[in-house]
Amino acid sequence: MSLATIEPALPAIAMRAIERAGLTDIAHKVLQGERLTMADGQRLYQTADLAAVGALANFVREKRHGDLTYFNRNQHINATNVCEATCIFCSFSRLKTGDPNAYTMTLKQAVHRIEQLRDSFVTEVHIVNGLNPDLPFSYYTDLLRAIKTERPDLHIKGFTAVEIFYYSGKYGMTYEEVLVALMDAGLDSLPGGGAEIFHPRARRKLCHDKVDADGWIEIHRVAHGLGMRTNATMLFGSIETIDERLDHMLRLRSLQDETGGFQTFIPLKFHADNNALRNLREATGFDCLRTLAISRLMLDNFPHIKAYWPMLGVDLAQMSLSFGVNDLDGTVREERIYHMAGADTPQGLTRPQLIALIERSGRIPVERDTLYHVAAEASQ
Ligand code: V47
Repeated sequence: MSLATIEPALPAIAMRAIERAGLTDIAHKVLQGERLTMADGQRLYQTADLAAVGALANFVREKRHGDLTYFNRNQHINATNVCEATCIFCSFSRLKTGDPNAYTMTLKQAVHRIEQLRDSFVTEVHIVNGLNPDLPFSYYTDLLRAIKTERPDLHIKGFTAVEIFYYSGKYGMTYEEVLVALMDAGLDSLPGGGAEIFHPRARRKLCHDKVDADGWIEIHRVAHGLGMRTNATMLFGSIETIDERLDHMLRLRSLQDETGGFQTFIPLKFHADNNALRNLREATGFDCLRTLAISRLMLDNFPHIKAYWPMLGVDLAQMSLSFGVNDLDGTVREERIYHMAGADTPQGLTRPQLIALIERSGRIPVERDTLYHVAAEASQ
């Protein structure tokens, strides 16, 4: 059966590309809202026809969101880069307090970052820290309370599942106890970091001494059970295989079926400077776009797919808006993790710059808060 007989919404030129790429059966599933399998994902990765995969992802994106493209205004705080874990892809961490370039902010220094935001309409602070053996648990709860005292209106998205797992072991608390204590102190949602690649083969090589896949998933399950929304990431383009990327997506899809608590999936392109994998070639633009598009197709139960522009590059992030992506993250003030790994993107984009990027790709910018409520009419 030709696609034209069932679905008028794809342009004829896209239908021809899909047929030529041998993806007609997958396209039927996508157009009818049927779930894709691991084997479908493998075939989407095997084809060289990026336009065909992109057209399918764009169909799903437009069906869910039309042209709406979200962004927010946010500030990053990495309160300490001292970290016991030895992830081989990381350029940000330092093993011990006192090592060259190791730092731990005082409460006053961290809160100063927030005080500086007074006039800048930021709606979210994104906190990610190293696994610092020298700090008491009260450091984190005091930090959250101090931020909320200064700016009760700010949404605090902070602490990856890796940190929650570490605190649970170090301070002798269950995942739930850690999360409830952080929520009582002001934590609003969890970011998606620390997921890396779930498959044990790759995970052993990349980050053998932090939470494993089951632990990461369980912590997000508990967070969802407590009513928190969370995100999920995937670090791609290092030593993982295509099947391991797909396995990662399927594990997330399965938890989302169970809880519905994920908001956004964020594929993070690996950057190779200043870390043990510096000899690897970084993912190509082709690989980035197909990975974003395939995530949109495989993760049929995730509302949003985010292109995190600091790691993807501004140009590619803009192009990805036609490959399934409907969110560009934010103004991202003071990002450190990628910039220490060699990302050459700017240290932040202004609101007008983000709006222009979105409008020039033919989409409609929508400023959101962390939970995807529309924060403001977005025009320049
Ligand atoms: O988990 C570390 C990644 C993540 C490198 O939830 C690297 O909205 C590339 O999770 N090259 C932390 N990536 C950042 C993160 C995040 C970012 C933006 C939005 C959200 C969200 C979450 O950064 C880590 C790791 O996967 N990372 N080193 C590197 N060399």
